[in-house]
Formats: sequence, structure tokens, C-alpha cells
Amino acid sequence: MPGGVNSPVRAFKSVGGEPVFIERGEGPYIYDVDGNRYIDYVCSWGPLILGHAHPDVIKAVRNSAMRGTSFGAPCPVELELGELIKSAFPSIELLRMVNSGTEAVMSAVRLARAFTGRKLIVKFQGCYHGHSDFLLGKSGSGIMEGDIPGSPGVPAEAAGLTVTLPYNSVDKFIDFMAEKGEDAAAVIVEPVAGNMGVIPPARGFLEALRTECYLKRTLLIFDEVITGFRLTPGGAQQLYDIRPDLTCLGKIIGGGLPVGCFGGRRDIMEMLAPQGPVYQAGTLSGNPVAMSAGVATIKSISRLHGFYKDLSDKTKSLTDGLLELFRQYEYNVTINRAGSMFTVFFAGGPVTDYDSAAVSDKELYSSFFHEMLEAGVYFGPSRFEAAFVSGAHSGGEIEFTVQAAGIALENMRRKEEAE
Ligand code: KE4
Repeated sequence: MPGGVNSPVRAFKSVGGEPVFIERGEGPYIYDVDGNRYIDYVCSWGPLILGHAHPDVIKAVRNSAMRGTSFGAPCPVELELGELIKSAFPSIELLRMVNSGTEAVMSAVRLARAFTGRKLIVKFQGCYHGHSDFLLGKSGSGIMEGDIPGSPGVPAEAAGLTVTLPYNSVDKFIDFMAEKGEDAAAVIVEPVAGNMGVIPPARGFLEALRTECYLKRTLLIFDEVITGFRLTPGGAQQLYDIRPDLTCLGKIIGGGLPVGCFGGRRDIMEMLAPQGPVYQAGTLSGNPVAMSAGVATIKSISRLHGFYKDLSDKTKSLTDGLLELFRQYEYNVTINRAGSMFTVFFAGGPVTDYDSAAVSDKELYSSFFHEMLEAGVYFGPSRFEAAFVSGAHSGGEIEFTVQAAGIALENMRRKEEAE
């Protein structure tokens, strides 16, 4: 496998060292092949909001698999998951299941171009929407880490149909839409960015996107692959009370199995084959085992009274504890948090966009990452990712993590003084 991995960010390229190979997960913990245990704040990059191997999810997966793993035909459980998604996302009138967030975004963009008859797509610097050809420009996640503007292999003709604007710059967005809005098929955004590290929307940013798209008859697509069922059941659109035309989902709705979903306004979605002419398909779309894992995850959350508030409170006590330590050791650190997702930026000032995230110190993040790994705490192996807290993380894990950070910073300081 190129780089020894099936997805670049796992290779530890930006933090150095060899990636740990994980053998199993249980609750808030993962165990590597050498038997080391880590408190996991990657949570498979977001899906495992209940923690690893949650009994309800495992039971649902087992029961579903016993009845066969895939039929290539409609099955009741895909409707059950669809209904749960629709009840959490009132903006979604019709939806289609796919197998990844990339596929959801790629399909939503094709639909938007067909519906509007326009070609241009607007995205924002540092947002990552999967690896389809036209969305890699100035993207977040692994693209930002590699400090590459896009990717070889994407023809200029494809890349040229995407305009990338600064995230959280209302003025630049309004200026662009005034000039070119009528050419834009869609504006796609991570309503709370998670792929340049966590960056919440500036006041008025999402509202400006909604208003300008409405005025120019451009479709507004919320990429809620991370934020859907993460920030609240209804994601960022529920939190900020903004109704997009299309929404992309993934991660949590599959409970750790491969899944994606896109949906939205009926008049747009009805253009999708076989009802309409826009083609989109998938052998394993709506796969019963993945659907069952998603249904079990969402139903399990809904049974936990105060789940999201507890998750947010736990995360806040973690980030407050970390921030206190960074202050004590006089490291210039900003921690951005949205609910149960957060990022530690080794940067002095506020981190509100791509440029202010990009200057966060790579070496310091790498040192902190490895010291924490050594102490049995697994953060994302990149400074441009979100860390996630799950329902399985108890006060004990939070406390252990803060204590481990104290030792980590002590070690970092000692090594700096020795140099
Ligand atoms: P997938 O194709 O990886 O399922 O989803 C793509 C995607 C779309 N939209 C958003 C907002 C996303 O965060 C993602 C994928 N997230 C990355 C982590 N930042 C996945 C991890 C990886 O690439 O290995």
C-alpha cells in the first residue's frame, strides 16, 4: 500500500515517526498490535461518537450480517435510517445513501450543476469535501498538510470550475457573488470547519452565504459529514438555524461502517435517476449492515438524556484543563472548540481562517503529539484535524489526559532547555 496506509493522514507524515497499527478498540480506548493502550481522540475521524465497539452497534451489525451482508435491492433498514436522518434534518425532504462523504459531495455537486444549468462551484480555503477532482483546490485535511494547492492528476479544466474563497470573509464572498454569483451552481461549505483544525463560522458568515445564494439562485450545500449528529442531532444547520438547499452527511450516520448521504429540497433531489436524468449509483449504497450500524448509533444517542450537553461539557473541561497547562508552560496556544470537537493550535492569536491556522507551529504540535502518544493518549497525527470526544470518554479519561499533558509539556520544556 502506498505509504503503508489506505488514507494519507494515517501515515504520521506530518508528525514524523511510524504510525501505530491498531488491533482493536473498546469504548474510549484503542489498542495497538504491541498491546499498548491509548485514549482515542481521533474516533475514526468522527464516526465513533459512542466510542469503540458500542454494544448496541455491535449487536445491530451482528444481527444484520447474520441475515446476509448485501442484497443490491431496497431493504427496510435503509428507510429506517433515512427517516431518522429526515427527522433530524428538516431541510432534507429526499435523500440518497452512498458509501462515503466524498461520494455524497461529488453527487450533490453534480446534482447542483444539473439543477441550475451552471458550472462554477464555490468552496472555501481549508475546507475539505473529500477527494473528488474539482474540490481539492486549497483544501483542508491532508491537502493542507501537504501544503499543496491541489493534486496532480486533476485537469486544469476541472480545477478551473472551482473558485476558492477565504473562509469567514463575508466581504470577499459578497464581492464575488456580486460579480459572478449568476455563474455559480453551488456554494459548498463546512458550516463549522473541521479540516483546517476546528474553526467555527464568524458571526454573519453562514447568513451571508444563505442570503447571497438565495438572491443569485445559487444552491447552498452544507457539508455536514463531520458536524451532522456531532454538534447536535441536526448538525450545524440546527445550531445556526440556517436551511441549506442540499446537505451532505457521513461518518456518524454509519456508526463506523462505510456510508455517506446527500439530500435536500425535493425539487432538486427529484432530478436524480431513476426519477430524473441525473445519474448516480452504487453497488453497496444503502448496505443493510452499514444502515443497521447507523440506526443503532442514532437510536442509542436518542436514548441518552442530555447526551450532547454532557459531551460538550466533558470536552470543555478537557480543553480548559489543557489551556491552563499551556499557559503555565507559556506556550502560545489557541484551542478552538465546537461542542465535542476541538483543535489545539500552537499559534499566538485567534485562529479564524486558513491563513491563521496555517501558521500554527508544526514542530511543537509534533512534539506534543508524540509526548501524548508516549503517555497513552492518541490525538490526530496532523495539526489540521479535529479531535473528538465520545460518549465513552468518562471523567477519568479526561483527567488522565490533562495529567498526561502536564507531563508532556514538562518533557518538552526539558528537551528545549537541553538543546
Ligand atoms: P470520506 O470520503 O473520507 O468518507 O469523507 C470525505 C469528507 C467530506 N467532508 C468532510 C467535512 C470531511 O471531513 C471528510 C473526510 N474527513 C477526513 C478527516 N478530516 C477523513 C479522514 C481521512 O481522509 O483519512
